[in-house]
Amino acid sequence: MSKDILHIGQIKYAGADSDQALSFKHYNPAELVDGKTLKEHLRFSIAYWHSFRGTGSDPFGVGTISRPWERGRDAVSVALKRADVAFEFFRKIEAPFYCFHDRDIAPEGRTLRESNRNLDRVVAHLKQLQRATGVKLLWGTANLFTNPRYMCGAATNPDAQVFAYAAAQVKKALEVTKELGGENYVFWGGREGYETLLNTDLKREQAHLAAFMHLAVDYAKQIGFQGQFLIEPKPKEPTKHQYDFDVASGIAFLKTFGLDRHFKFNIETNHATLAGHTFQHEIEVAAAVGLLGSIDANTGDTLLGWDTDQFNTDVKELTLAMIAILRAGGLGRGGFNFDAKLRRPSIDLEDLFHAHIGGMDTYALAFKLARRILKEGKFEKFVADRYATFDIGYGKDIEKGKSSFKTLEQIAFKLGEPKPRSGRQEYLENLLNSYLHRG
Ligand code: XUL
Ligand code: CO
Repeated sequence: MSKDILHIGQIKYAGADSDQALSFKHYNPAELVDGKTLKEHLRFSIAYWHSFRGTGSDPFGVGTISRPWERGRDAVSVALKRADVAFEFFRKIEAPFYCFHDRDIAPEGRTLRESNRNLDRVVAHLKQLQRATGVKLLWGTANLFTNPRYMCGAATNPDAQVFAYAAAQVKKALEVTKELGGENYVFWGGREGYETLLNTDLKREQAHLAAFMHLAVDYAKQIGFQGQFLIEPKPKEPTKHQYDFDVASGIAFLKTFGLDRHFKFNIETNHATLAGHTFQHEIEVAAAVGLLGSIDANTGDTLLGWDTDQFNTDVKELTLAMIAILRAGGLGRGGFNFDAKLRRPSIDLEDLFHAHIGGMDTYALAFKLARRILKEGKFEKFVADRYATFDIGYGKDIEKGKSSFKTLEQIAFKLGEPKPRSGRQEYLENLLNSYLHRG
């Protein structure tokens, strides 16, 4: 492996009482929990686009972050150098995975063929780096939203030629993801939606999107790609309306078009809140139908109306999310991908380390708290008791489909007015706090 470039060293676990800022307080990668290390449980992943392509630009201003390794005239050589630095970072921050869009890792060429050649050169290098460090690819995806050709969508573009171009791009992205042993492949439909219904055939666009996904599934089968396909819902931005609005509409889409056997969900915190839901809600909706796949770990800002992609340090929000994830049996081959970026004035390399340390520590703490809460089972017991009338007698018959309005009418006549029972929300909120804030 090449010499270290970053001036910050290995991040080590120092414990909750440590005052060393550049150390883990809760994420001890080697800690054994039920026979697996925390590193194996949490499957943290670094988002290449934010951490190694992000410049701090926003709609009002140009980039503020400049990294020395980004200098050079040949874009592919810069991409190779950048990959070295990225892997040094993955190693030092103890992240076992990374994720990318095709255009994050290699520059787009003047033609599709040239873009593919650029990718091949960088992918060969990434493969070596993966082998040397043990860092793996959590998922790959294709950027079908930056280039102007996709301004009216990729799979939902009104022009079949754009559909074909996008298909060619995803074909290559699948090949590359397979080549690098990617465990998943993500579809985030950034421009798969509309700006105005005045120029849009909504029914046709949704059918085209489904056709595109079926083609991807078919091609994956052809080349022997075994990864899990994931849909990442987001309600809007950049489009006014995105077809994968939230998990519930994603489920309807997958089931309508016979795709639910092939896809699960990659749920992003900031996308959940943009859709008017909590993170926990989106996880539970996916888990309820067995379609929880992976997490894009970030958060928004309640006072800003867009996708701010911040690192999440909210212990309560993540503990609730972790409870839902653990209850669903975990993420399987998914993981926690930090789809989060530095604030525009956070221009130092050190900030990149602080950001990930905070995200990883908060998730690790939430994981431990959620395990304790589930082990003690107080919430589980409360909820089970609340539905206990459905465990026996006519309640059980309702759940088993053995009931009818006629028999239920007889029960209602016989039993009369049901006795109201408190939902105990305030008690439960206090109970949650007793775990989060043990003095
Ligand atoms: C955009 C977003 C994407 C996807 C991958 O909001 O979350 O970065 O995660 O395309
Ligand atoms: Co995302």
